[in-house]
Amino acid sequence: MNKKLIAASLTVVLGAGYALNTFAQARPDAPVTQKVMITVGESGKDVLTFEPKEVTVNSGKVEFTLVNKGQNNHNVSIKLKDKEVRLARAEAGKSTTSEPVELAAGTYDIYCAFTSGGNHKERGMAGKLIVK
Ligand SMILES: [Cu+2]
Repeated sequence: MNKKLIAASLTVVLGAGYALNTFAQARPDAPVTQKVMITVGESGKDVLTFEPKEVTVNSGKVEFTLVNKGQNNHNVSIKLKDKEVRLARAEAGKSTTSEPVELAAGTYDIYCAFTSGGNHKERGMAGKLIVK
């Protein structure tokens, strides 16, 4: 290997290292929307399902995908302080993704807010969202 070739190789290696380093440093600052998937459905006449029962995310932007495997329409709602926010609604057999919502640290109730045929939340269509 002559000196010119060694110098050229070094430049490539250093250049790649610099690019990787820049990439690694840029990532934590980039806005990241976390994705949470909730699957709901019916199990028998009176039992409604909501999975997972507990989800943990970091504070920041979160979008929710509601996968409805049931025979009825359902939604996923969140209780923010005293306000109930409906995130996504999905017709029977369909999926919907919410707009990202900004969430601060805390533990939140997430549930289906529909009451057709009886309160869905009370019948099991509920879970906890832990935001760290
Ligand atoms: Cu429901």
